[in-house]
Amino acid sequence: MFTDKETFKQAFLIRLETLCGKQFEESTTRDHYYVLGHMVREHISRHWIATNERNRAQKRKQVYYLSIEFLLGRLLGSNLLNLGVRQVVEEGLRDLGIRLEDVEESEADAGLGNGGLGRLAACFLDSLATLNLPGHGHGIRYKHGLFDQKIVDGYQVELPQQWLRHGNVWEIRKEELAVEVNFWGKVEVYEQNGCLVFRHIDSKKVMAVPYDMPVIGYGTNTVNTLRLWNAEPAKTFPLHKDVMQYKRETEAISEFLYPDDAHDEGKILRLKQQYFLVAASLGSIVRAHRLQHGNLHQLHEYVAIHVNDTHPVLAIPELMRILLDEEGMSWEEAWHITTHTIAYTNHTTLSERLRMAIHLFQPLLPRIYMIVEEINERFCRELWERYPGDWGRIEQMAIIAHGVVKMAHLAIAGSHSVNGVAKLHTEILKQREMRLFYEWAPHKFNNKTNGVTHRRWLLKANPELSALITDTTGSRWIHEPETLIELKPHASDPAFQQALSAVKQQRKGKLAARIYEKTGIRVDESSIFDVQVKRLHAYKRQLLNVLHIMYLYNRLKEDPHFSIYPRTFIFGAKASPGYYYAKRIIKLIHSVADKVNNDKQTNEQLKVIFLENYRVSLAEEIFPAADVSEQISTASIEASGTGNMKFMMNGALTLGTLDGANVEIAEAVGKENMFLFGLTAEEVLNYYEHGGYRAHEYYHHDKRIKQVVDQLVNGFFPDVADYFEPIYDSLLTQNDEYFVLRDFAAYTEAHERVEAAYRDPARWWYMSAVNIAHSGYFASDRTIAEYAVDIWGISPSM
Ligand code: 73E
Repeated sequence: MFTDKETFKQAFLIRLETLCGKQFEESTTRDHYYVLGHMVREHISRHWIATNERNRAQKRKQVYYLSIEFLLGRLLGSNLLNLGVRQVVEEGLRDLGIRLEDVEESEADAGLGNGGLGRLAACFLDSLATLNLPGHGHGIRYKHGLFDQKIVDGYQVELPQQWLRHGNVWEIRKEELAVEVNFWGKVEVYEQNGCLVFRHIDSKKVMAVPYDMPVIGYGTNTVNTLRLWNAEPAKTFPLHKDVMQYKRETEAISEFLYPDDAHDEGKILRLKQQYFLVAASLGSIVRAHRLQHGNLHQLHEYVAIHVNDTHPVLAIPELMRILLDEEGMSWEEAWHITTHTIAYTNHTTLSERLRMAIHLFQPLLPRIYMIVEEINERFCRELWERYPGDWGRIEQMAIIAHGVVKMAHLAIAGSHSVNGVAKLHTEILKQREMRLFYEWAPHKFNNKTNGVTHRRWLLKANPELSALITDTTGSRWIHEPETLIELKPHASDPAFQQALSAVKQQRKGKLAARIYEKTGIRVDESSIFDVQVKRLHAYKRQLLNVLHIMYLYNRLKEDPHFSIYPRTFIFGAKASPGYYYAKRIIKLIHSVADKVNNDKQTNEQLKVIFLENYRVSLAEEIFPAADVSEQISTASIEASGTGNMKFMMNGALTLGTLDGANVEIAEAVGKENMFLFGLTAEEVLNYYEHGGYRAHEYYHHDKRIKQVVDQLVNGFFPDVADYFEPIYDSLLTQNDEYFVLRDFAAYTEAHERVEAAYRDPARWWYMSAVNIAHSGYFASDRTIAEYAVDIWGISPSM
C-alpha cells in the first residue's frame, strides 16, 4: 500500500471510510493520524509475526531490556522514516491537501520517562531493531507520563499528561498473556520429601496485562517488541469488603510515572511499580522459554536480562524465586543461572545511596525479602572467607545493613556485568563509589559510553542537514554513522561551510517562528542561539548560566563601551514537582528574561527565552537550531549526558565542563573544537573529600559575582519579595555545593571565546563540521553493538 503515491492514496481513502466511518471531506487531522498509524501497523504486521517466529524457530539468544522508563516521544514520523515510505506518504497526502507535518503534530508524545535514562532506553530499542538484534523492551504502561509543564507568571505548574486520551494506535492488548503478580500476604514453610518448600499465601493479586508495541528497524524487516504492562484487578475479585479500594490500589500501580530524575524516593508505590514490572516481565520471559525448552536449566544460554539502573533490580530475587520455588532447583544452580542471566547499568553515582527500608519491603514482598536475606547471608559469608576479619569492609558491602536493603549492592552481587555510561563515570564507580566491589570482582566492571539514535536526532529531526551530508558524502552514514567522518575533509571547504551555515540559518528561522508563536517574543535570527535544555537540577547548574546572563546585562547597562555579539539564550527544563529549589531557578530565569527582554538598552543584544514543557518533540525542533550547547554540570556529577551528543550531531559547539561524555567528545573532536572550562572532576572530588572551598572568597573578590548574587535578594527583582533567598543561601550560607561561584570566572571567559569564534565564520563552521564528522561514535548503534558482544552475547538474526 506504500509502493507508490497513487496506491497509497487509494488505500488511505478506503481506510478512512472503514476505520473512521467518514468521507474524506468530513475527516479531521486526528482521523488522518489514526488511519496512517493503522496503515503502518498493517504494513509491518507480517514482519512482526515473522520476527517472532524466527526468534522461536532459531532458538536464538534474546535480550530483554527492563526499564522503568521508555521516553519514546512521537512514533509516526520515525516509523514512516524507518520503513522508507515517508516520501510516498508525504507526497500522497499533499495531493489530498494534507500536510504530513500537521498529521505528525497531532500525535501525543509518549512521555513515559523523565529524561536521559528513559530516552536512552528508547534510542536503544531503535538500534536493536535496526541492527537486527533480537532485543525487546519491558516497561510500564503509565496512564499518565511525565507531567505537562505550564508556566504561570514565571512559576511552574504541573498538569497530568494525557497521552492515552485518544487511544494509542501503536499498541495491541494481549490479555491472554497476562501475568499474575502477588503482593502482601505471608510465607508458609513446610517440608516435603526432605526439602523445605515455600508458599506465598494470602497475597493480594494484581493482573499485569501486556500491551505490545512494534519497534521498527531502519531499512530492515526486523520488528521487535516493546511490551508495556498495565496493572488491573485480578479476574476474580477477592471477597474482601473493600472492593473499591482494591481496584483503586491496583490501578494506581500503573497510573503515574514518578517525576524524579537522578534521585530516587523510597516510597512504597514506587517499590510496587518496580516489583510489578519485574514480576510481569520475568513471568512472560520464563513462560516463553519454558514453551520452547521445557525447563529453565539453560535459561542463561538463551536469555539475557538487562536491568536499567537499580529500578528493576528485584529481577534478581524474582528469578531466584521462580527457579527455587517453581522449578525446585538447588540454590547453587539457581544462583548460577540468575547471575549469568542478569546484567546491570548504573546511571548515577547518587544511586549508590539508594536504599529501601526493610519495614516497607518485607511486608509488601515477603518471599522476595526472604530470598534477599539469603543472598545477603551467602554474600557476606563469601566476603568473610575472602577478607577474614575485615568487618568494616563487609559491613560497607553488605546488601542488608542497618534496617535497609541497598539496591545497588544487590545489583552488583547478583549480576555478571556492571557498567557505567561514560569512561569518566565508570572510572569514578571503580575507583570511588564502588571501589570495594571493584576490588572484589573487577571482571564484572566495564564501560559502555552512551549513544543516541542519529536516525531520530539527525535524519528525522534535521532533514536539511541530512540532505547536505548525503549530498556531500553519500548516504552510508545512515546505516554506518561512523562514516560521518568522511565529512572531515570538507570541513575547511568554503562552499561546504556556506551550505552548513545556510542550513543552520534555516533551522534557526524555524525555531524563531516557533518561539514567536509560543511566547510572542521576536528573537534575532542572526544572533547566537545558546541553548541549555535538560531537567532542572542544581548539579546541572542552570544557575551558572543565569548568573552569567545577569552579569552581561549589568555590564551592558553600566559600561557604555561594552557590547556583545547578539545572543539568544534558550532554556527548556522541567523541575520535579517537589523540588522547590529547582522551581525557584525556573522563576529566576523568567524574572531575568522579563528584565532583559523588556529593556530597550539591552534587548537588541540579549534575549532570554524559556520554552515551556520541554519534551522529545520539542527537542527535535531545538537541537537543529542550536549554535551553542550548554553542558555545564559540576564535573564528576553528570554520569554521561546525552543531549550533548544530540547537539554535536546537529553541528552545535559544546560549551562545557570536562564531565560525563563531554570528556569523550573532547577526545574525539579535540579540545580546540570545543569551549571547555572550569574545575576538573578530580579537583571537585578533592574538594568534596578534603574541603578547602570557600564560596565567600569568590563572592568578595569578584565584583561581578557580588553584584549578581546580591541582586537575588536586594530588590532588583521587585515582584518576588524573598523568593530567591534560598538560592542566595545555597551559594553563601551553604557554601555553594556545586561550585557555581568557583567556576563563574572561567565560564565567563569561555563565553568570550565562544563569541570570538563566532565572529570568525570560517573558524566557526570548520569547528561545527568537525563536530558533526566525529559524532558517529556517539550513535547508539555503536553502544548497542558493544552491549551485544561484551555483555549479552547476542548476534543479528535475519
Ligand atoms: O547523566 C545522565 C545519563 O546521561 C544521568 O543523570 C541519567 O541517565 C542518563 C543516561 O545514562 C540518570 N537518570 C537517572 N539516573 N541517572 C534517574 C534516576 C532515578 C529516576 C529516574 C532517572
